[in-house]
Amino acid sequence: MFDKLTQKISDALRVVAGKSTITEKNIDDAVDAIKMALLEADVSLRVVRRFVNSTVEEAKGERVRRSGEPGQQFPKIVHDTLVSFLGGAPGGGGAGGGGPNGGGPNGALNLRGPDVLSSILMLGLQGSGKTTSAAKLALRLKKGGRKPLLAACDLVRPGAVEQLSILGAQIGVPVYKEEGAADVVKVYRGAADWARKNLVDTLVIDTAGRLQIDEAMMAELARLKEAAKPDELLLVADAMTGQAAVDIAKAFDEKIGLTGVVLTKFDSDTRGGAALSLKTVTGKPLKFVGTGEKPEDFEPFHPERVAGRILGMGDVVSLVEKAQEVISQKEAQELQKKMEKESFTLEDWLAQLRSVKKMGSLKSMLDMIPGMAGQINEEDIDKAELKTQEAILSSMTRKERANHLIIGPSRRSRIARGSGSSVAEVARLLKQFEKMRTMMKRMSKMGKNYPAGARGNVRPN
Ligand SMILES: Nc1nc2c(ncn2[C@@H]2O[C@H](COP(=O)(O)OP(=O)(O)OP(=O)(O)O)[C@@H](O)[C@H]2O)c(=O)[nH]1
Ligand SMILES: [Mg+2]
Repeated sequence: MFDKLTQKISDALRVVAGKSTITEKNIDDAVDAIKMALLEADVSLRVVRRFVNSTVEEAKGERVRRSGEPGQQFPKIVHDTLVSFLGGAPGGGGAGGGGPNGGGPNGALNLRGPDVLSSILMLGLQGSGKTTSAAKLALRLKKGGRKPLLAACDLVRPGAVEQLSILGAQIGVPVYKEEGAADVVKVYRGAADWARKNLVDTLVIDTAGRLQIDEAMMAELARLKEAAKPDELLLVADAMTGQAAVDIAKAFDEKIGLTGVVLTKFDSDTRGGAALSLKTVTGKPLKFVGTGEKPEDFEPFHPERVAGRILGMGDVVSLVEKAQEVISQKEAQELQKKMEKESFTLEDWLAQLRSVKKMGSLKSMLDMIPGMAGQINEEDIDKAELKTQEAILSSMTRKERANHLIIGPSRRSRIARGSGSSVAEVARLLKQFEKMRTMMKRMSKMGKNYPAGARGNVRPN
């Protein structure tokens, strides 16, 4: 989502980086470029001004000039200021003081011990992603060893209760609902009763969204808050709405009171402004981000990592963590060996396709690789194509996948029939596979010429 912003800022930094002497004008020019980039990214003017002031102040200060390597110090200053604006390090440019969550890990929830029922209220405008995020959060809590229950308190939108039920079944978390209910507080009480009887420790409450912030909505939320006394009041905001997300957060905080924000659709191609302004303007920590439609596409918000991503440094840490959930280290090494030995087969390709699917959005993965950020757009990745490929590969026999050379015309038409595709599509896949093998051969040869650590950083020009 930060593609454009990343490009602009790294261009600006490149001018300064590496210079051993740095003039005030150098700094001013770089800061101007960064200022433009931030404004274009829909960061509010107020926040940009604050950002610029603290960066310049620091960069022109004694400490930097004396350090001997001002060119290298400057990117670090920009990085650190970004982190603090994103709600990371305590102190610095952030507004409103840190609060209890100021310097702590984002994504930490203030819940009570497992023997007392905790509750989390999800709120936000229509379509912001409340129901999806409620399920994502419940799944995360479950994985963390808690016993969540989803409470269906959206009684406004037809189908809302059903949607939550389906999600609950999908992630194996119970959903409390009442047929034909009209009062959210009554449903909440029912859910809390059920929770206590069934040893549930955390209640995640889905609520109704409206198109605009309106009185009825706020009144309903206020009653729910009064009854549930939630430990967390999480605003779910759509990153694609940019500055509007910040205004919405302000309004909800004033009327209901928030403990944090979940920014959804972080995988979309939006300008990064909302994330940068949210903490500064509202003082509320950004706790989680939604990075796709699937229940696993949900991550704690890491200010340092996102700052790194904005600066084009690549979010290596989260990439590794994410990949480890799916591919084990051993599998990765085997794959590397296969690439080197040219023994990569169609069977391996199929396995790869499946793990990509498990990992969630391919783009969100690619964005975390240094040098890859912004290189590939969502449109470049054809999901239908991935599906067709998987179907074709699944229709082959194991023997065929182990040795693609035996796939002659009659096998091709059988595979086409079996996968609901055409012979031409099967032929295209085989051709693509051969190309892939050639490329892998070349890449693994190239890789050997670089020191191991530098491999990921080769940036095509
Ligand atoms: N790409 C992407 N899509 C998301 C994300 N979060 C939610 N969505 C999609 O956004 C749409 C709306 O999500 P919901 O969870 O139904 O939103 P809601 O706030 O509950 O909507 P209402 O109940 O109508 O107010 C769905 O199609 C979701 O799949 C995300 O992080 N990334
Ligand atoms: Mg909903």
